Amino acid sequence: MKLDHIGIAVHDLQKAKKVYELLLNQPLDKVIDLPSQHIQTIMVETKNTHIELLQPLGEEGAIAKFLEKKGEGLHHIAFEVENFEETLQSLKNQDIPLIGEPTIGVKGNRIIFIHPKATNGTLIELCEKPPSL
Ligand code: CMX
Repeated sequence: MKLDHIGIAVHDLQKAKKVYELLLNQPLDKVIDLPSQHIQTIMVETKNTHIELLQPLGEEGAIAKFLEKKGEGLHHIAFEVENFEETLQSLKNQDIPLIGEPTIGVKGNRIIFIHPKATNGTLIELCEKPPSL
């Protein structure tokens, strides 16, 4: 599997993006709304992965709750998996707790989360590999 992105919860995307704009020496203007997850995000592309800055849209949702409870910081690590269905099935067979059913992520592919209680306190997102062109 490939490290797809690292999610960081922030209060203010516009403030949070500045350090990455300096590091990359380019503007980061593309803000994506994902109302289904109650978030707004900026994807920062680096050479081998992405940093997903996550700001809550309103007071509902996982990121708003996380910020309230833990404050800003590392929220999740996302891996792209080759065989999404098979991977989910093998996790289910071993009673690894998945959170809900797959949903559609920022990139339009299917995603699902493994509960952090099963992964040593780190929330892990699994992303379906997009079909190759
Ligand atoms: N990383 C590590 N631990 C976390 C966590 C995170 N991101 N979020 C919550 N926890 C901890 C809680 O602090 C709590 O710990 P304690 O039991 O020690 O207090 C424990 O996990 C369980 O918490 P909970 O109160 O039962 O559950 P929450 O309501 O806090 O929800 C979670 C936690 C992971 C189930 C929820 O955040 C969730 O469903 N996440 C998946 C969806 C998501 O994160 N969406 C946002 C990103 C979307 C995207 O990138 O596309």
